[in-house]
Amino acid sequence: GMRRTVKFIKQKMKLPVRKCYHAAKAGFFVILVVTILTLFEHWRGGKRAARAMTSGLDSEAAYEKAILEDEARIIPGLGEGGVAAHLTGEAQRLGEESEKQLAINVYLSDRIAYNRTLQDHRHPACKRVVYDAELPSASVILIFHNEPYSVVLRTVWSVVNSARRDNPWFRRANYVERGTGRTMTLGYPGQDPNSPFVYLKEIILVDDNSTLPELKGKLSHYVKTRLPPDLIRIIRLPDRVGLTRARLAGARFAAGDVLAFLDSHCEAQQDWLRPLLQRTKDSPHAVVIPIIDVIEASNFYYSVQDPATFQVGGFTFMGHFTWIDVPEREKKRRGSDIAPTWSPTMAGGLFAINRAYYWEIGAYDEQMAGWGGENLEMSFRVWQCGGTLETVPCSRVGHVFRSFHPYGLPAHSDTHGINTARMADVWMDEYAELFYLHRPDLRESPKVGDVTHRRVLREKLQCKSFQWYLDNVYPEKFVPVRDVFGYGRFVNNASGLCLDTLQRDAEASPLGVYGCHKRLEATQYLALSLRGELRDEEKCAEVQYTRTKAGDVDGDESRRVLMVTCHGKLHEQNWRYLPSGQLQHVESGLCLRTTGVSGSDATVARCRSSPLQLWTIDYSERN
Ligand code: UD2
Ligand code: MN
Repeated sequence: GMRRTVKFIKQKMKLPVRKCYHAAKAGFFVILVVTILTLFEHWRGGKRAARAMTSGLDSEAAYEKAILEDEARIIPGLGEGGVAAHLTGEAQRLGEESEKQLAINVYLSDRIAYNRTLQDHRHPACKRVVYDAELPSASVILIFHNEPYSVVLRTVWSVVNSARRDNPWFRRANYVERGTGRTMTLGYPGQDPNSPFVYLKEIILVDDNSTLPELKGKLSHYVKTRLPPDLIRIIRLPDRVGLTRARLAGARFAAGDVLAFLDSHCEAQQDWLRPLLQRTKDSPHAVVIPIIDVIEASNFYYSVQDPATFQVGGFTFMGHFTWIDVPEREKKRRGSDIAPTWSPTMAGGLFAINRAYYWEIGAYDEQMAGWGGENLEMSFRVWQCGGTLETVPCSRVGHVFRSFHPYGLPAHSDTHGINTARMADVWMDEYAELFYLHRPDLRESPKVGDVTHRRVLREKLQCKSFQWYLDNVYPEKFVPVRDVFGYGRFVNNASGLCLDTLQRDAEASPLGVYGCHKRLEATQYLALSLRGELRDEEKCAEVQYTRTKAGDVDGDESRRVLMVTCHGKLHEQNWRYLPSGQLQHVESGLCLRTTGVSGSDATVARCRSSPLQLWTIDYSERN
């Protein structure tokens, strides 16, 4: 063998035979050493694997121990029924500390039973609703990044418990089949008849690459040992992808007929799922939302005022979700307090949708990172492309609203702004301008990225215009370029200064004047509405004054003008633009004026012919 090898090498390398011989010898030696080393590594590897196995057992035992310790901390009865929970002394202080850091009183949460019950806050009429015996099945998808462990588990438990077959409200709903007289049990087609769950196919936990250790092995161990088998899956994402893509990952994995999304700090009320499933069955293009109740971050109080009143979703052109009262026209259309109620937008975190329809209607814009924007994107898309967004009042889920994001977002990312710009570019047509007025820096910015594929989707689905949406879905929305007599900057004739909200965001902060911006900018973008309000998008100028006994406006003193949320009833929010160029407050008869000092508050005073009381509006029927 050796000789043949030498010959071969010699031929190939054209070297003298002796050198070749040495080369070959060296070669064999190297191979020998490598072989020995490999065998040694293999042996060591085996040892390591064996060690890993025992330490795996060790860590399971450690998780078990830790969980037992957690369970020992729980104070029986604390927060039961959804009442406010309180601790005292040092515990109270630690709780407040944790809330400062995490926006939720996590210290307290750790001491409230993970499966606490909630008082039934549903409208009484909900208990008399008869649902179909066979409903679509649901995949409940919970996404999280570094959410508090006990809060996540409480969310999971509430979903599990609300879908148990042995719940009294399900038992009542079993029915006797007409004709055969057989007693039928509830369930979805193809479900194992012995399954303890009705309609709940699975719960999918999507871990958006959390870094908190307790959300890893310990959470998995808890799920494996404490929660029903084969019901809960955990998807671990290898990278932090943000909430939009985390939900997409969960949706790709889901097998239920309906996808139901929740944030990971929720508590579902009893029987929350059936009303949603029934509605998606009756109307497959309905995207349905439970009433979102407030769970207080400081004491876990599940607060409900009046089960018959709830709000639906609105928006601002800045791209923020807002809550609005159910419009009168909608109260009439829906017929009853518990009937599905059209909502112009949704908050985004809690909703259910037919799974096939979710994909058909374009799922999500997967280029949205971090937090924000996906909720309005989906809202506008659903309405413009032929679906509906509906709040289903018999379904209620509590959500812990936090005052800040406890988790870090990618640095300098401004994902809300960028995502909203993507949304505006695809869905808002010319009204996108009203968003860019607030964010001129994002206009045509490369940060926003390419939206062609979403425009193609809009084309393919033959979706309607944003104008159609405003006119038909949300006619109450104040549109600064539509429902106005004049809009733009209000320039004072004497000083050349402009009316300006001075970036004072608080309720009832005074309106002021400031040097006019060359370009229209949000703080100087005011309107005189057709109904007679002097306003920006949400707030109306209002004058507080008193009358003398004689009915006169009290004194000649100048008064400040405050920006207060528009109530639509005019009264102290009513203004008219006189032919002279004066802006007169109708109730008091006083006129808007400035002292001509930049940054000072605007005031009202007796109307007199002074250029300090004369205003020119950028765009008005008079110009
Ligand atoms: C609201 C929505 C939220 C989402 C957001 C806009 C409700 C009640 N909440 O804000 O669902 O639509 O508006 O984007 O409607 N998360 C991740 N990865 C991240 C960041 C967050 O998985 O990078 C998770 C987070 O753990 C939580 C969920 O996404 O479970 C929503 O986040 P949030 O609770 O901070 O959002 P919220 O309620 O302020
Ligand atoms: Mn949330």
